[in-house]
Amino acid sequence: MRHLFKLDPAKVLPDGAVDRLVRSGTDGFIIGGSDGLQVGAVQALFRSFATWDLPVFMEVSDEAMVMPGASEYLIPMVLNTTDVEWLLGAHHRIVKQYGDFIPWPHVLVEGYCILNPDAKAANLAKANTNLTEGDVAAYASIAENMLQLPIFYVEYSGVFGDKRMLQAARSELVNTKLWYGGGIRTVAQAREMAEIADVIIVGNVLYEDFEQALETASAIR
Ligand code: 1GP
Repeated sequence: MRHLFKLDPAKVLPDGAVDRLVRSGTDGFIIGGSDGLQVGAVQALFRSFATWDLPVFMEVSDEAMVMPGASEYLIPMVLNTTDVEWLLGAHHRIVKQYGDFIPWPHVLVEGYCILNPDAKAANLAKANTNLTEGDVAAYASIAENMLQLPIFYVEYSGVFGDKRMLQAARSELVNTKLWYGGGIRTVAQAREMAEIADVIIVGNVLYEDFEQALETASAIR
């Protein structure tokens, strides 16, 4: 897996988009968003992609995202948060309430390292984004060696990130996959980050320049 589109249930895709996206060369879709999540919109989006052969990952940041039938559920754990709520608080509540219904074999935990201080997610999750390469490397090492997480997610949502930070994470990871997302708008940017990361995630540009977004998928095959 090399490329995923991140779909926001609060935003509208152009007409005919689903068909073109599933044929774009992407490896799958993440349904996720940080605010304005409505169960109906999440369901509708999920249904329009679930009938195809590609995996649909539900990123569970809110109860509205608990949707039966997803290929995998992604649970974010914000490693550089300053508030335990985003590390384990919400997780504890959800497992306590819904634990018996959680399909554990289909759950992947993402160790997030949020690096764009202006991103909604950074504010919401009270992330400490003032990090050096050494700091990022240490979080990646924690993900790999202490928590043995399947995914370390370098998140710059909204801006194109600093490659040195991604490289710092890369140097620590063996079994944990490196995912990168943030500000990818062009084929060149997609290729640049895909050289370092295992998987790149393309989000906002889908809603701003759909044709460019499509090209990022075929570009890294
Ligand atoms: C968001 O990392 C993704 O979690 C993608 O970021 O929306 O900036 O492409 P963009």
